[in-house]
Amino acid sequence: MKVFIDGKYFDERNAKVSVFDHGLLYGDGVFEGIRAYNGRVFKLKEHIDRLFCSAKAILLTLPMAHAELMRATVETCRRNKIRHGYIRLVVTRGVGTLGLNPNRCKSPSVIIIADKIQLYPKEMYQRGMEIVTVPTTRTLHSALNPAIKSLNYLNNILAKIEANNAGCEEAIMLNAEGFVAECTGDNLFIVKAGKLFTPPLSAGALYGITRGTVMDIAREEGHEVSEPSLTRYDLFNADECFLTGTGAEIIPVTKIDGRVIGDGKPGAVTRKLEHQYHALTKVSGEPIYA
Ligand code: PXG
Repeated sequence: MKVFIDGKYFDERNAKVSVFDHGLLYGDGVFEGIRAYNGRVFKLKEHIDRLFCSAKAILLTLPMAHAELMRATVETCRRNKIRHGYIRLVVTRGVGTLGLNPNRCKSPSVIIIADKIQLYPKEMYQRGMEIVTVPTTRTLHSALNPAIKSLNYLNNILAKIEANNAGCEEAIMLNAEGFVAECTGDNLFIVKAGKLFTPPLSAGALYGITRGTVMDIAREEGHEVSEPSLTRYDLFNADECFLTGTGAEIIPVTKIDGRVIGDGKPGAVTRKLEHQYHALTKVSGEPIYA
């Protein structure tokens, strides 16, 4: 595997960063996770847009322009002969000194890894997954805004550990007010009487690219989509529930905190959206091998 670091390509074993990089020392940086399907990078522009937004929010000036970063991402896929894969873009504050001061960091580092994807177990897509609400709440947007895809994912990791301790793969994270925010690496949707509902960004959700794509598809299919505040009660009494994410795509949820959702099987609307989403991944995206 060839890893892109600051304009050069390194073999996997030589792809290293300094122990003085503030990405490592403080989680000071931002990242993106992108999928490639059939030799195309799916929603590349949207992911690079979000990377720039995350960087802006933490006052990190990317050392590469938008178009340059798009080209480097595609080139990294090409060099790794990727047709189907997962791309991790990481931007760190760069090498600095011990001490928080980001001004001591000379220049941000850009890393691009193009690899294989790890999904949830296949039977979860077929039968639906069971998830639980965990004690760790999503960070306040006044503290560390969950819209920033930062290298500081401890909030999500703690929630993931709590879900795993409860025997589940995923966690529902509430915000400090007790409203549903999202899962640890996925956004959450419910379906009720043919209408889709997903928490608003202000509830502590990431502006998910898959979330946006699913909202577009659902509207095209004639479903109303809205973003109200949602409580656990709303989830328990939904007809259907599913999660969205670049890695997970669309995964049905059939049990929440011991409550069976709908008839306990992945719902018809979820299945239709999954079908349409997969169809879209097959025909769109930035070509790797032009
Ligand atoms: N919420 C959070 C907190 C995320 O990190 C999503 C929702 C879904 O967003 P997209 O744009 O992918 O539809 C994410 C992003 C991984 C991994 O390695 C995946 C994500 C984050 C971190 C790691 O699987 N998903």
